[in-house]
Amino acid sequence: KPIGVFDSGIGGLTVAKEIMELLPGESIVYLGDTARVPYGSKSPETITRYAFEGLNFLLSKDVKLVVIACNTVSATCLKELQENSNVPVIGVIDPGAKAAVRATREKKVGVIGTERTVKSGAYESAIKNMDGNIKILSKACPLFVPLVEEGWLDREATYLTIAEYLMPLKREGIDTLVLGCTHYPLLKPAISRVLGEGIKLVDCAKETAVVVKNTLEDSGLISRRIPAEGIIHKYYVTDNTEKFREIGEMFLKRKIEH
Ligand code: DGN
Repeated sequence: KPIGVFDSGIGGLTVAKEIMELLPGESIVYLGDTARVPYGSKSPETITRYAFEGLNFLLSKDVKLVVIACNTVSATCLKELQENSNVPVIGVIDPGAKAAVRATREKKVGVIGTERTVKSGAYESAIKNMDGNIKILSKACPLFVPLVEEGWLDREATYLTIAEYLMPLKREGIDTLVLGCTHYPLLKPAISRVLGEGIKLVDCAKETAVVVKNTLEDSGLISRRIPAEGIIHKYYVTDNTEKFREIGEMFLKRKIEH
């Protein structure tokens, strides 16, 4: 059975990419709600309704586990989704929060994401639950998503935008920064260049892939042999397959065939 991956659009492909690299023997069904992206500025009620539609679609494809790759959805309604699914549902917040707690030495962590993710306080509560002494500084960076989707990963405008959003966090003394949005791993080189070497970047996509692997192993659901039909990576979108393919290949760093 495949792993299901849900996102509000293209961004979740960063999570799919990490799963493919860590678990090359697993098939994946991806669903991107490209017709209704962005979720980041919508209300919790709307995001929850859309997320249930996504979850039910993936369950109808007979997946063995669902990854909610979208930070906005994970921050808004992960628990409800978990309670209403007969397969394990994994979000991106807890894996990212755990990695941040491990990484910080000064106990000062920055968290960046969409407006909804930051407003939800989901990373704060997850981090504080693990270590109440950590100080957290959060910042919504809504301009990062369009910059990434435009492919502006190495442009002056991008460096200026990063500096505008993130230099205040650096001045406050953070030593760790959680990239709390699917798109941000693509900005890692640019963010490191602006902030300098001293700040560790937590890539929630990578951390989530590790949790997926552990969960499959612990529950005995990991694929032990290649199925007769081979490994299949299948992509569904709710709108505009052309743009999805074009930008998606940049996120995935491989071809989108199905
Ligand atoms: N996938 C969303 C997230 O990780 O928060 C970003 C895109 C969006 O919905 N704005």
